[in-house]
Amino acid sequence: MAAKTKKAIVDVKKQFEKIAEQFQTFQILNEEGEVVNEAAMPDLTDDQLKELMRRMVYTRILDQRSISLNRQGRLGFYAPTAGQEASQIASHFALEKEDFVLPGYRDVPQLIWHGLPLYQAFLFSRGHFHGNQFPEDMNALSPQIIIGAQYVQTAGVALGIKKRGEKSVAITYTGDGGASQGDFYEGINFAGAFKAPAIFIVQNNRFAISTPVEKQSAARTIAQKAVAAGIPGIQVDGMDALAVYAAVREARERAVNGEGPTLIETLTFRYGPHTMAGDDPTRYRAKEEENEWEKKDPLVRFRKFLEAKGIWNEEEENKAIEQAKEDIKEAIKKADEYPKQKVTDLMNNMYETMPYNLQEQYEIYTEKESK
Ligand SMILES: Cc1ncc(C[n+]2csc(CCOP(=O)(O)OP(=O)(O)O)c2C)c(N)n1
Ligand SMILES: [Mg+2]
Repeated sequence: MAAKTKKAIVDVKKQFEKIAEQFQTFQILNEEGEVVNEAAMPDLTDDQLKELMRRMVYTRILDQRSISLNRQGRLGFYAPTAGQEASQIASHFALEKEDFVLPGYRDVPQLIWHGLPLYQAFLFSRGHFHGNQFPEDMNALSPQIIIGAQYVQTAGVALGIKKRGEKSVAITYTGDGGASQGDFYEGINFAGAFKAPAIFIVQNNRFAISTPVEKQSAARTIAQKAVAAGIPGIQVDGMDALAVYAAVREARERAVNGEGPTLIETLTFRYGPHTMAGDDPTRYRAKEEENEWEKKDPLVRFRKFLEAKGIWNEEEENKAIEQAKEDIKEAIKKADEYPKQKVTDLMNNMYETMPYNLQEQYEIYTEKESK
């Protein structure tokens, strides 16, 4: 008897094709700044569009200045942001003041636009505790250094918002590397199960320090990981400010309407090194790849769009640049003048009640610092 050819139970090819079909990259502006998806155009006034551009230009300047201040030894920890402006600034632009932001270490710009005074961002970079003392009316946590931990915290913050019956959301950011962490899955799963008003953003800048995203996961997209948590997921062109804005705005609407969280993957690129601590990108990525991504630049693309609409020009651009430079100069001066951090400041900031085993040290330092 001839052996029967067994039909596979899982049609793997078909399953993967279906997923690929569902997770196409969402785009509104192409690389030339032309609208390719009129139906998805967000409802933004000319003034709002200009404000979004102004913030992206400002943030690019802040990045350039922060890098040079770091090289002069005037800043401490710094993770460059150039290339990621659409992903960071346009996603934040879709929020409201009452929303709660849980950033990663690269997401200081979102904190600044959420109300963190610039001099405090500089103090944070220097490891000064005052950099983490946010204004009372600013709903945010400090930048998370533990990869992925903010995803679990966001599920909790969002559940809190829901239990209080507030009409706001908790938004968090991690990277492509972060999407491999246990905390990532726990966070999206929990928020999904409790329909918590959360927005989970993965800024896929293609590298986790030197590890390329291809080595990070067998999944074709990070967005599709939403399926396992039973929540909506979308992959967005992260160099397209309008697409990022529209995706986050829609996710926010769903969240405040009680429809639960969304996972948003933004495809982006960091032009600079991972941090200023000394990694050399030429050792792990090709120049051609960098050139390819620079052609997709979020500022160039959005500028072209605004210029074609007749609402942006060199004068507007220069105004934004000058404003940024002036603010940075003032803020770094204020950071320099701020009282130096004392050991007892650090201890007081860490503990509400000093643990008994630190009491003696605390007294020694109080004595030393009084001289
Ligand atoms: C739990 C944990 N593991 C490792 C590190 C060290 N680390 C710092 S940044 C980083 C890479 C993260 O890459 P990605 O999530 O893609 O974010 P990106 O820096 O690209 O924005 C790693 C492994 C850490 N901070 N926390
Ligand atoms: Mg990354």
